[in-house]
Amino acid sequence: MRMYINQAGYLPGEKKTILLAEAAEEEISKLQSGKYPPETVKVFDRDGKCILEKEAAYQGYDREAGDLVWLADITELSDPGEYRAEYEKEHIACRINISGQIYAGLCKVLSKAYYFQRCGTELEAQYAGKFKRECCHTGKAVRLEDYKKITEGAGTGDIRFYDVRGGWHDAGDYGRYPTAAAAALAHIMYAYRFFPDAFSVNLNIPESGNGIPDILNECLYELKWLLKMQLQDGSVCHKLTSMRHANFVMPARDKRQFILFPPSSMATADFAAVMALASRVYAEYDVEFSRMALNAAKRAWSWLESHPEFTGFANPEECNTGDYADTDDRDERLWAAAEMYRAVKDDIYMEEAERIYAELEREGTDVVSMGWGNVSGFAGWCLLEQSLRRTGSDGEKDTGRKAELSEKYRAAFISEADRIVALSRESRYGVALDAREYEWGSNMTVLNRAMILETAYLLVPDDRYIECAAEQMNYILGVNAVGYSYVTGVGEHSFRNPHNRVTVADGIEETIPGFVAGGPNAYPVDEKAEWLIEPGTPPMKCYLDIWECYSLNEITIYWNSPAIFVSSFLHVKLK
Ligand code: 9MR
Ligand code: ZN
Repeated sequence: MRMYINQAGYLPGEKKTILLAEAAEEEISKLQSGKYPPETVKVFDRDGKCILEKEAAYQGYDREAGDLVWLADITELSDPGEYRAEYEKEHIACRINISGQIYAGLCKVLSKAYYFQRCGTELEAQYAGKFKRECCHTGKAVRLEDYKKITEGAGTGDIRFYDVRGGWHDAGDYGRYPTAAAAALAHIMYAYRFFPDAFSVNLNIPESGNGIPDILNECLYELKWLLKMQLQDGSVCHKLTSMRHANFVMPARDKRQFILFPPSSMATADFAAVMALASRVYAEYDVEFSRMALNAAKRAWSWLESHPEFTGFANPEECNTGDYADTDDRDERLWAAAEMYRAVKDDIYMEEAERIYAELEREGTDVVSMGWGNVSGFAGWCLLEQSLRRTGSDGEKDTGRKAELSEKYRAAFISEADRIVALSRESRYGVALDAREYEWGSNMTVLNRAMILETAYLLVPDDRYIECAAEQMNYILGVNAVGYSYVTGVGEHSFRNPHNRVTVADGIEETIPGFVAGGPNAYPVDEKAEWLIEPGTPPMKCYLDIWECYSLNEITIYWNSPAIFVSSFLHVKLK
């Protein structure tokens, strides 16, 4: 038998369960009733006194996990403190933590992780502690066509070099990719807009104390870099990486030539959207930046207008860094149109948003996604912002055409949330994934679904939504078939070996805390996972805490960001 709980802990008043699991090929009805008998779990306080004894009722067989599952409800345990749960029959135990600050603490460590992704700056001991490191990637970049000239030995005489310093490393690699950046920034900036109370903490970063909330200081570090990805004509480069990934060395030792790859309409539209959003978010903190962001957004929008055709991106053959492949730019254009409408308040943007939305709706394309590939849900957040914000409004009323599209979004979020609740009920682990969705970055899908549930809850405060969102977080933090907390440094049994060049190369035993793993992937593409995961392994168990497993165990800026959104919501709403 194995025993699982949310290893970060629980808020005093929330629903709490202990899950017992036993692997089985299938459900074999040993008993006439077709049911397995209940099991017993006990809870002890710090003095070793048994304060609770509960029955864990058999729930059924979970096919995705390959487990028989029992659940014990321990919700009545609500006094803050540390406890120990035990399944005496097999002497297994785990720690239970109850505190009002669980999600505030989680949100903080997830936010600080971005500081550890900073590129182009030294991480000083006073902010980074033992994870201090030298400055990296200060070299200038060249455009792809010039890189080819250089490698062909043509000299550097007439070549233009670009300052591209700054931003966050995307993931376990040192590349920086605008479409990935835009999604991460949107999750975080909207989390701040909707739940500002969750972000009053000091993150101990160089900008702390400058009068701007630290989470916005951190985003500004990325936004200022992102501005550098825009070319003269307004378009935005699809990515900034070397031709091949760096070796597993500290970033300061990576001296490969960085290349500005050609622009794409996805990157340009995401850029327009996120800069228009930033112009609103920073208006009260940094007027000059806010103005710059809006101008940049307008220039990107003009390029999009004069380039209505899809401008895709494909890696040159010799390149092995990420491509963030995308075959449809309408969701990005939709998001850009919505944000431009909010920032500039001109109906032409709304007309464009309505036109694209109608097209997607007609085709039955998902309109509420909030990942790097499909960003259309961000347009929904943008248009529904007044209804979604916790306090007050920014003075603008939902009227006219905007109200119509907002209504459609409202309905779309709610119907998707209902589908997610139903999906999660099919799982004995309560996770809202179907069998095929255990793929690269499956934890992102789980967290993105939690964001949709939370969005629906803000629109219609139905307890099913908030409970289901919390269940998704329980899954991420330990209630899953491998028993890991998928956040480094959080919980008794958190994963420790992310596919992250810094963690592998830094020679420090401890793992940098606050990073979310990609998670189980039943279709791994890295060699190590292919060797080690037996065909037929239940998808929820297709996970290994091994650094070479990049298709299971990498970290990225857009896997942390939905976790920030979800935990800041839970902190503010679930108390
Ligand atoms: O997160 C991305 C995943 O959804 C894709 O399946 C995968 C292959 O295209 O790429 C992932 O993104 C990686 C990116 O290309 C480069 N930086 C690391 C990212 C996380 O693994
Ligand atoms: Zn760097």
